Amino acid sequence: MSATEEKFSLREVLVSFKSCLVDDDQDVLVEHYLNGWRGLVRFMNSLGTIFSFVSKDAVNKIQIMENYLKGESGERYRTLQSMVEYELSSNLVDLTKRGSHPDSGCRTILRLHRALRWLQLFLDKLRTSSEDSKTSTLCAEAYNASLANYHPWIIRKTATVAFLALPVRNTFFEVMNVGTAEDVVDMLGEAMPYVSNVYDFTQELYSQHNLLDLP
Ligand code: 1Q0
Repeated sequence: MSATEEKFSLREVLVSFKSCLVDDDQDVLVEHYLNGWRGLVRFMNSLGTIFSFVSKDAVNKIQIMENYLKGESGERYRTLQSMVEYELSSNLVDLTKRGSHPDSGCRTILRLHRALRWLQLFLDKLRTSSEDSKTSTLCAEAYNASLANYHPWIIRKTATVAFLALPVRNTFFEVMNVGTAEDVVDMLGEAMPYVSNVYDFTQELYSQHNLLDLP
């Protein structure tokens, strides 16, 4: 690990979600949103290869979005609002079943958005739990209350087994590179609202356009 990588802390990743919101919190910059995700994936990778099936999927979705940003309609993908308007008005979204647009930006962001809910719940549980709480239980509870509702049985099963390999709460806190357990709790309290604001904005945008159940 290089010196710069060692200094990398979860605080910076979470705070990076702050820079997603623009226009008085009325829009989200896709590039910054993806940056937040790239950081989260790095943390997940540092927990070991057991989660590579998860990070592969996240990386794949980040890549799909990057390709849109680099493509000839890249400007239309600059923010979530412009992406939704563009894809819907150009009929680029499979609305009821997967068809000719299986990897639309709208459905790809929706998958990440649902995962952000899991992150919110999980980090909040970590923040408010006691020192001897089991991270695997906290993680499973967060998962069951969010992402699990969208996953088929086989993924739910695999995820539940992988959670058992999660390190104890203190090791988790060390990997975050923030400081003492107390520092972590403070940092999460301070930084999580940025993630929540991004989540809430996206949820509202998708709900207005009836996009919350995209196949
Ligand atoms: C820290 C432990 C990580 C546990 C992650 C929990 C989520 C489990 C999810 C299992 C996903 C399985 C892979 C495939 C799923 C896809 O089928 C599904 C739907 O997509 P599609 O195209 O088939 O319709 N994909 C998803 O639901 C997206 C899943 C993305 C999950 C990304 C999770 C990123 C997590 C970041 C972890 C940050 C850790 C922060 C704390 C670290 C502190 C040291």
